[in-house]
Amino acid sequence: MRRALITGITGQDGSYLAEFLLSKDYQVHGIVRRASTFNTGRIDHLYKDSHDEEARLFLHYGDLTDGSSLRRILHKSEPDEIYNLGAQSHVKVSFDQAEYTADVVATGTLRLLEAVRDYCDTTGRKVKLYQAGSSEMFGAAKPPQNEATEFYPRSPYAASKVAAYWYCVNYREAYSLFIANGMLFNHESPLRGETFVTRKITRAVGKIKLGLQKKLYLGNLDARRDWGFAGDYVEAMWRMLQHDTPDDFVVATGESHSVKEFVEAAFGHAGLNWADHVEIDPRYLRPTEVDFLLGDPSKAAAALGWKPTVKFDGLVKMMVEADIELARQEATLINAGHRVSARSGN
Ligand code: NAP
Ligand code: G4F
Repeated sequence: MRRALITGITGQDGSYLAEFLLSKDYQVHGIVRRASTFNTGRIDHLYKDSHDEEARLFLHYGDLTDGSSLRRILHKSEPDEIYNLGAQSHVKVSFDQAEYTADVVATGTLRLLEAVRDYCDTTGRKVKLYQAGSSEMFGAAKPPQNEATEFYPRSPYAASKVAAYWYCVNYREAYSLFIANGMLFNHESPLRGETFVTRKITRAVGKIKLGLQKKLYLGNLDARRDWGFAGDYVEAMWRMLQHDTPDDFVVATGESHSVKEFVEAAFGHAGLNWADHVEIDPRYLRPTEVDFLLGDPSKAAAALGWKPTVKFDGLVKMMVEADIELARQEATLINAGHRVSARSGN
């Protein structure tokens, strides 16, 4: 049975990837951060008690800021494949917590690479590693962006991802490790964190539709993103590690839309007029913005046989419908006298 280790298993992508790998009969190990509240909500449905003979998902406490935990977990889990998805992944937050973001995203990747290098040396095992790079690395570079486009990062997060990318290229060349950098454009789902713009919009649409919220405050509506579905993108990660040689790939839909177009489509799908509800709050603007991301995924299509199955309209519909259903459940609880926290964020 092949074994995979996922950092960031509790995040959006970690959850879809764990589900995907379990469906391919992997034994899956995940690194979970200690928190004062439960942070495993996205993977609870996959978890079986480790005493259960059928258990194939195992969780380990660890952190990308703690190298010794990474080393210990490598020896315990003995992975064939590692997916490094752990990150402080919010671009706006990275301006407020720049050093921490660099510590997790850039130096955290370096810690993992060092641990993997030593693990391979001491055990003689071969391990493949996927690094979660980002279209944010292209930043201000002219669209469309592909593998040959020069990086122009516009945030501490993006600069940290560029550093992690180059650490990975260097370790691939210096130590002949199988390391693939994915350069993934924005990908979303009903499991997307609620402070990223798509989910913030669809959560608001659901709550407004059910009478639980009136206004939605947003920042820059003109930014353009190439939005795909997270479920499709985790398959691309896996395909990169099944390729015969380690390489770097752009993963995108090849379509770009503005935040305003997402707003219009999401409110429209719920039969609402966005202009009645959306207001601009400068608090959500960024010191430097990434204006226009549009990916060219032709290399991934040719070399990996990967294609997105969900495009913009299907994604908006999927997220709006899920969030209307979630708001309906919340409304039921509220009407029954329970308190439900209704938060909106960055
Ligand atoms: P996400 O939902 O924010 O999940 C991030 C994961 O990283 C969570 O499991 C989080 O744990 C974990 N994490 C945070 N700090 C950590 C630390 N110090 N040590 C170990 N784990 C830590 O992000 P995502 O959307 O799934 O994205 C997955 C990866 O792809 C990230 O590296 C992101 O930067 C990158 N990426 C995402 C996109 C996108 O559009 N989604 C595009 C390109 C690249 P908690 O649950 O405890 O917070
Ligand atoms: O949803 P966002 O926060 O995603 P962003 O900054 O593109 O980053 C995401 O995608 C990257 C891949 O390109 C990942 F690497 C990264 O980890 C993350 O998953 O913002 C999208 C756009 C931005 O231009 C932002 O300025 O939406 C704009 N926006 C407008 N109003 C807003 C808001 N973004 C957020 N989060 N909240 C707003 O109220």
